[in-house]
Amino acid sequence: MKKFLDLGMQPLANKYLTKRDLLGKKKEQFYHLEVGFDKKTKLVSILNRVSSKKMFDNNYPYKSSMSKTMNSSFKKLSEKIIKIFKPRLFLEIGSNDGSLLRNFNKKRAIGVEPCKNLAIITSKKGYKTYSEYWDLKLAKKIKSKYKKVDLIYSANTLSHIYNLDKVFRSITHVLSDEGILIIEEPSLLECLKSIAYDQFYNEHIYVFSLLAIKNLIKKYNLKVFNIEQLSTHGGSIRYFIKRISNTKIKINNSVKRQLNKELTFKMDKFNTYINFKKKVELSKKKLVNLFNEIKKNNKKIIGYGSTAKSVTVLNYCKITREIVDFFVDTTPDKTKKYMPGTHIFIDKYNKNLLHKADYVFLGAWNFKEEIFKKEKNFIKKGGRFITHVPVPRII
Ligand code: DWN
Repeated sequence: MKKFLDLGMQPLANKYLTKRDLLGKKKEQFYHLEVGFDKKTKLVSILNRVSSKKMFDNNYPYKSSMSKTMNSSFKKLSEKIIKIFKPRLFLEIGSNDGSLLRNFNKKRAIGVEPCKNLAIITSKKGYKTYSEYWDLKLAKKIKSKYKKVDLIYSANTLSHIYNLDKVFRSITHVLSDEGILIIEEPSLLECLKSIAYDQFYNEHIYVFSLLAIKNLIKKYNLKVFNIEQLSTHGGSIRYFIKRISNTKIKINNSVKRQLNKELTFKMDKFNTYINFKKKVELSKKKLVNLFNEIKKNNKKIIGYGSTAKSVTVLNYCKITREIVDFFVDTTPDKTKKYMPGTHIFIDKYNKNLLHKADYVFLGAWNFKEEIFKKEKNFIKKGGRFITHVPVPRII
């Protein structure tokens, strides 16, 4: 891995602090967030790893069901999977709080979710959920109980697992010969295009391109046969994968198209990443200037959506409590707590809180449409949003 980006010292993204934590003696943990590119595999990865156990414990706060956008994306996907692939058994790796699984028949869908607090929610909905890390031991356990799985799906999870060899070996152990693997992840191309450097934080060990996925899976005799572009999470790609031995499925043109796009953008060249780094540094300068200008005029700024992504932005740009008064968020396990590193307070979302501010920094910029729809009154009354993607500006 050759380093191209340094995002400074960062706290663990999803470790929101209580008042007690702030007053206590235990020091908040920071790590150096650096990002690198591997010329051979084309993989982009953070360079300093935090152990999975530290990141994904039994109090993991993020719930994918917190946004209408994700719920509707999962609903549409489940309908498509049932119609096209008709799986006898569907397995989701990283099932979070069951926001996708709940669209499937309880007898035909199982989940894997290491964070117990989330696995419990899904189990209570009636879906068998293994609260374990995805590995060969678990794949063997599942195989001995269900024989074979014909559809494995994983969204925003593989990028969180360091040992991808373990991941794919375990998948191929349990996937039927004609089985399908679907992976959904933020697109590196979109990340580079929109200078979304906040896709990098301790949990996002990788941000994938098709170039890298292709290289990764060929060792396991797997092949991408279709690509779908999604608008979720700032631009994601859904990779449809089959075994090479399954010749019944033809390769869709979308694969070649995506590959061409990535090569045209020179994503196989280190220099592209150096250019990205320069743009990130400029983005930081512009955002800091924008915040300073607003504060000079004694205006009030709050944050909307205390995302893992915004932890990277706030800490990299050194945006303090003097600049952003507080955040609002709908996630119960985040509210009445403090943002990692900057210790900005997170209040429980309520429409009226927005009216206390002149400007609202979009931490959850990836849900801009959903949020703008919800906050049309605030906008009508002259309230303004600030975003850093693709360039820092007021909207
Ligand atoms: O990969 C990951 C992605 C999928 O989710 C994880 N490592 C962690 C997490 O990252 P994130 O925190 O950057 O994700 P989101 O989905 O951008 O977070 C949105 C946040 O905004 C949530 O805390 C919920 C909140 N929200 C809100 O308060 N009101 C969201 C919407 C749409 C709203 O209307």
